[in-house]
Amino acid sequence: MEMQERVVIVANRTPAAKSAGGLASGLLDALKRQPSLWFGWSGELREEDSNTVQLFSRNRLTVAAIPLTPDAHNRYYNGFANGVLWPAFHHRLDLMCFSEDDYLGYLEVNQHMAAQLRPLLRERDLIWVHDYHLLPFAGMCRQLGITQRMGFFLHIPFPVPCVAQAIPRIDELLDAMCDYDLLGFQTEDDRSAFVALCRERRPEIRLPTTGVYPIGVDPHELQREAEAAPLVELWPEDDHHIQGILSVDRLDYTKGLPERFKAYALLLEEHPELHGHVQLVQIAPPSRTDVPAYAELRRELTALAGQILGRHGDLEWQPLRYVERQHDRAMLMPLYRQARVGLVTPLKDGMNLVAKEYVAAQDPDDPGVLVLSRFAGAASQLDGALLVNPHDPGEVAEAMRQALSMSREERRARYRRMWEVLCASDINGWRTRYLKDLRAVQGSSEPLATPLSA
Ligand code: ADQ
Repeated sequence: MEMQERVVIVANRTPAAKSAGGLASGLLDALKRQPSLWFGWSGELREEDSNTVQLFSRNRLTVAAIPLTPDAHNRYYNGFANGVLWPAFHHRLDLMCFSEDDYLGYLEVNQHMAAQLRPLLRERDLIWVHDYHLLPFAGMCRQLGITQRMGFFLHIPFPVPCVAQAIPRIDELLDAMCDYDLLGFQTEDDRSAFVALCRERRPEIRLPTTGVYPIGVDPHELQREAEAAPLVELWPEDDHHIQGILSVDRLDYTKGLPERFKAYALLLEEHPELHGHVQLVQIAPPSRTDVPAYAELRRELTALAGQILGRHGDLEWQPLRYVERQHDRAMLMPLYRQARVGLVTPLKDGMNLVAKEYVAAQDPDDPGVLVLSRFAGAASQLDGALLVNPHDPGEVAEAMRQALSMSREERRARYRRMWEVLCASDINGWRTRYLKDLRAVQGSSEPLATPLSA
């Protein structure tokens, strides 16, 4: 019998399921090195037989994947997780669409997942649950007699109390979150918003230990990937010396894409001298296409792209390339390295790993400039970026202009500061620090003293 500690990851999706974004890209490599189990939805929708667990192993990682019925998935994932929690946690109450039935579906799937996980568990397991799909998971596990230590990490922001109070059933959700032994957040703002809300609405409840764990990347590995010969040269040297601006996102209303296109249009309007010498490449594969707000966003963005091309483009120069096709990370890294500007302007974002990947990809000798939204968690760490308010097109356009004309010396100095942060808070440190704290929790409700940046 295996007596070694095993880390059990529980997340909405198992790593077998491929999609842009998400958790898998950050955790997977590390988990292959220690005994671990990853449990979650397989990505399969099946009318029947939803009690089957598919198991497969990759090195020391075992993946346990379950299917869901279309109805359960629709209520849990599209309905409550992405129709209520995702918009509200990103301060978009206007897009929140609550139904009692969806909420019950959300609870049912959490309960179903807890029941499916139970027979797979071992005594010495350390359970690490991820993200807003699984807020009530710990409570469901405890009801089933699962006693192993259980921590939770929220990848997205936690809303400020005046916004959070508008979420239907927020008190039940807070109570459920307090069933975890450790709650991890991306930034101190998120952690303190959660604690303030609990104090206000549930003063009698005992808070679990909370901590701040800004998720990182593997900067050396990304740098290696970025040095590979690019499959595409986006801006060849002889092509009129075009300076490239690159944005890479999941197509999501939190990422600020229409606002970004408007800022770029303003830059072109105010700086005709840039015509023929600059190009924005936006890569944005659609996501969550079953949720209505995403289809609307896609229409808006396509219309804005057409306006920019029609108004400013000519037979020789296209000011914008807008690509919906998905590319994997190894293909993207050399593209980041070619861009003079990395434009990352979410309206609200838990961390935003694209910002960190862009920095990691740069040539240290001739790096590009990161233009970053103040409202991305990454802004609390990457002080070498040009920080902007993504709602202010003038400010974003001015930051782009500044980035395009910044001296090499200043670009290098800013890059060095950010590279040091990436190395000091990388993905391995994130994982080991969280798990160390989870092992150590004694039931104290004090926040852990965790550094916010380097
Ligand atoms: P996401 O909202 O998906 O993740 P982000 O952090 O930007 O956002 O991206 C996660 C990963 O997906 C990155 O490795 C990135 O390269 C990849 N990705 C994004 N867009 C892509 C594209 N167009 N093509 C290919 N790959 C793409 C959530 C939270 C974030 C938080 C992460 C991790 O919303 O705030 O940073 O989890 O905690």
